[in-house]
Amino acid sequence: MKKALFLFALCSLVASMTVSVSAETKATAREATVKPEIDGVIDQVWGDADRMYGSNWGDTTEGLDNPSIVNSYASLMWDADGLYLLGVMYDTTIPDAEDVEARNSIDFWVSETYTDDTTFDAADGDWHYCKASTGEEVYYCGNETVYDEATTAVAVYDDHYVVEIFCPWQTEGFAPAIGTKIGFTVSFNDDIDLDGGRDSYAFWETTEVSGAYWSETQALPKIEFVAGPEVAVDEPAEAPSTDAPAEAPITADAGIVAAAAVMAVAAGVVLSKRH
Ligand SMILES: [Ca+2]
Ligand SMILES: [Ca+2]
Ligand SMILES: [Ca+2]
Repeated sequence: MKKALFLFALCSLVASMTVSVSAETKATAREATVKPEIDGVIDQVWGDADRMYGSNWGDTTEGLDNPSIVNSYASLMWDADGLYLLGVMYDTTIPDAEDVEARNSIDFWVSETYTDDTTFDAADGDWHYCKASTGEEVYYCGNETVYDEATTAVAVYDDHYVVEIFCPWQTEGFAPAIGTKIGFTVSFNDDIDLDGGRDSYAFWETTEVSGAYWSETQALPKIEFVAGPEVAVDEPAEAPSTDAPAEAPITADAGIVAAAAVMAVAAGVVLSKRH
């Protein structure tokens, strides 16, 4: 009898823990028990991390469509040093030259202390990072310091590209722990006819408080920090599609991004950038 009661209590505890996470948050970020290498190759430690898919369609140019855009996703991990961001974007129309306005790109929005406000403050832990398939970056809201401090990489494959970013915490004295909640959302942008204008985009979620999916921090869903996976060896995880890189990626400095982009006709070219 006591054993049954104990099991019941244990199950109730687990159930309440599950409800606690799902009721207050939209997704989780696991602790980076192994730091992922910022190289555009999906490390084992990313594993089965929660995926925030671009499940909400934005505007689409008539006659131009990318039905695969909704398969694009982002995942997050955390540790004491900062936030790790992974983006996988399904896009078969990658520019072979500079993408000045970053119209083939992934936008990440973060509110470290979940300020739950109508603004993105420029001097605190509200920030945004836009990374294009060809390496360009465009700032337009929040704490611009992240563009000086983050480490980023993009790798282009046959039908998708992978963005990895590490950004040190921007909030002074920030002490992340299991149970910490931050605000986050993501969108995926595609210039399908490569004329420099965006033709389609999709984004993850907003809160019930605001549908302004990126322009207000109160529109950012909550992500809860949880414990990390047990990863013994930091080897690449399974590729996100059947079109794995054909050969070992080549790395390039930001200064030769354009030249490297021309080379990107071969799958698996990596464009790395460290500010
Ligand atoms: Ca990696
Ligand atoms: Ca494109
Ligand atoms: Ca276009």
